[in-house]
Amino acid sequence: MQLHQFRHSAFCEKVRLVLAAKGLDYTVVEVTPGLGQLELFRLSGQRQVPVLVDGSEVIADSTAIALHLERHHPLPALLPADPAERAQVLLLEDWADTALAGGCRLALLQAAGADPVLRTALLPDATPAPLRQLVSGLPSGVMGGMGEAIGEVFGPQHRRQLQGNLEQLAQLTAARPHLVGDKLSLADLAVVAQLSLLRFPASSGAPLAGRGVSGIADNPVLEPLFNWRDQVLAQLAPG
Ligand SMILES: N[C@@H](CCC(=O)N[C@@H](CS)C(=O)NCC(=O)O)C(=O)O
Repeated sequence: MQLHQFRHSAFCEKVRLVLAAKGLDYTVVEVTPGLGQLELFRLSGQRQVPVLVDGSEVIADSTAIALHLERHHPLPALLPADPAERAQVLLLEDWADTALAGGCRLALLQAAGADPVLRTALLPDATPAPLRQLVSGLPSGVMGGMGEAIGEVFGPQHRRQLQGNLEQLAQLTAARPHLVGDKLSLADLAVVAQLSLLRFPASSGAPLAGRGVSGIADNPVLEPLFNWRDQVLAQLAPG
């Protein structure tokens, strides 16, 4: 199998976690934003990552990929057999992919506007050195403008909503190791993947690992949530 991805996309992380949970081998194709997405369009009929190529099948969208893998590699199951639990998992996954994903993405963009290390590290590996330097050295006035533009879309009330949701997740995960039922499910993986944008896990490598959105990544109230996230990731690490 081949996974076409952006390394730091949370939706691609979600698919990598599903592949890891099922112990499946695959190779990664790092897509270059812009030009690489034209090739992706030729391959899949749309321009977003992740895309999984499994033999003659080409599947776009992290949820469609997860369901494809669940069908072809049912063990360990990431969707519970019990219909009510299954419905809970699918609802939580959808919430993580939409409301939580939107909040995390905007919070990260805002943080990257103020942090040159963060915004340079998030550039694709294939970014030419001169462009990398340009992005890192952008004067604070320009980046401040970007921060303000994002601030209009992601205002204080959105930030409060994200913070509140994260505190609720912290409560849920303090009470039990899995969000639904007593086994790891797609709901856990979808949430864990989005949390990577708020505080980058060790697998993101230096200088991103441990960095993230200030006020969230370093908030003591949310420490148990990031610890839970790290435990889920440790469980899936090879070896
Ligand atoms: N619903 C999709 C969302 C995928 C998505 O938003 N991908 C982003 C990267 S995180 C992307 O490819 N953006 C590039 C673009 O839209 O041109 C999924 O679950 O896979």
